[in-house]
Amino acid sequence: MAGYEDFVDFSYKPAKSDMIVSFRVGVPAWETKKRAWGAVASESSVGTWAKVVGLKYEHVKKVAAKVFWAGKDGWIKIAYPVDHFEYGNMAQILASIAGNDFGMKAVSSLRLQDVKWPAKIIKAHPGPQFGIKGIRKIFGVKKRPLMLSVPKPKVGMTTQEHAQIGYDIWTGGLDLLKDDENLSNQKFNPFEKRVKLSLKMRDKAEKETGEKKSYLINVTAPTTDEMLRRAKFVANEGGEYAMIDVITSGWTSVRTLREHCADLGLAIHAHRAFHGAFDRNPKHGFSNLAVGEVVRLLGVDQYHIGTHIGKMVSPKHEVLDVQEHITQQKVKENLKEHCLSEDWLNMKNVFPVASGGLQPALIPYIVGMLGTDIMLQLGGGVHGHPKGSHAGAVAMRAALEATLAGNTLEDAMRSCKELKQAMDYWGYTRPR
Ligand code: CAP
Ligand code: MG
Repeated sequence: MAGYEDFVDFSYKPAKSDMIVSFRVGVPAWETKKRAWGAVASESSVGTWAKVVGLKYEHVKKVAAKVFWAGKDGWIKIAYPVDHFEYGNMAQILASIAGNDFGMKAVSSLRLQDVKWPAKIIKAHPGPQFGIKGIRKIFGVKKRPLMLSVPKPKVGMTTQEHAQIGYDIWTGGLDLLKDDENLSNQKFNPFEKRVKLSLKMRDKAEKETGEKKSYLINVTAPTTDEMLRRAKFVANEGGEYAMIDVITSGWTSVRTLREHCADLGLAIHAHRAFHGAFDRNPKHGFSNLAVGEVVRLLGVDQYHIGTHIGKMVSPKHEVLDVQEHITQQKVKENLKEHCLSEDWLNMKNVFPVASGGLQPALIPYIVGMLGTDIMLQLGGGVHGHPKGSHAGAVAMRAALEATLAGNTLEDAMRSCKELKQAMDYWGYTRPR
């Protein structure tokens, strides 16, 4: 079919400037491996099902992809000449490497695992404005994990109830309040009213605790213009963050928000709602590792990497892979996980966020797995505390402080009744 095999060339040595992508290809019984592999390279670069005369043009061949390596279990590597792409256009880049190839009958499944981004593409993207160091500077917190909480129920509460919960968790010891991914500008909790009242409560909590507090405000909106207007409103009201649902909003919106946040001085928190539609099947879809790299390039400062033990599907090695690729500058190839090497050319890094199904007793495990250069989010694990949100926040902070001091939670709960109440209530239970 269509000379798909012409896109396979194991003698090809990728140029330093090429983009490399690792894929796992399922081959239908009626197809040959070579044709299936070639179909991925063809359809994600210059080809189609029919042989067309233009495929012979030298200038077309120059921007055509090539399968140059194949391993076991369907894993292949494809090289894309960097001039195939509009360097700074993530929507176009993904329309190539993560476009039609996923839907072709020539493959029975297709998983894009990792991308090695060429220097020209990295340099054409803004990257994070703050990075981990810059975020820590906002709070004056050098080492420990930052703690955040999302009010629950996630949607439906009034602005007053939302802002009160903010006050409760800030005075309970947490650093950040976070809007939930599906809270935007609903009638019962309008955006501008929520921003004003919550930031007023934040100022009050800062005065009472003497600690810097902040709020991840969701600016996800019906249009990019409205999203930017909301971000500007947050900045004018003295907020430090714009939160965006990066996948439901779209890559171009994220980049546009990043361009504006540079002038507004706002950090960006990236929520990944919708990712489960394409990243949970190890044999098909687009990995969270690749999403993490895309949002680092687009310029977010914080990103959800999963927790392995929480309520969302996230294999431990995948969580660790994303953490490594969004926080480090140089990354070695990991042949076992089919993760590619990378040199981020000093692009700022991204604060990994561990969230989803966590409660105070799980904090020692998360810190043990991910270290302390993380953000910890507990929603239900704070607001589900038998004594309410403030007690839940106190218990969360006590569990973290005990972990950092090398003490057990059993010791810590002797001097923190709220932690004891949480442990009595939940013990070490975790979602399945
Ligand atoms: C967590 C959360 C976050 C998830 C997203 C929720 O609440 O607010 O959106 O963490 O998953 O709505 O489920 P809980 P991930 O703390 O109550 O679970 O971080 O894996 O992207
Ligand atoms: Mg949420």
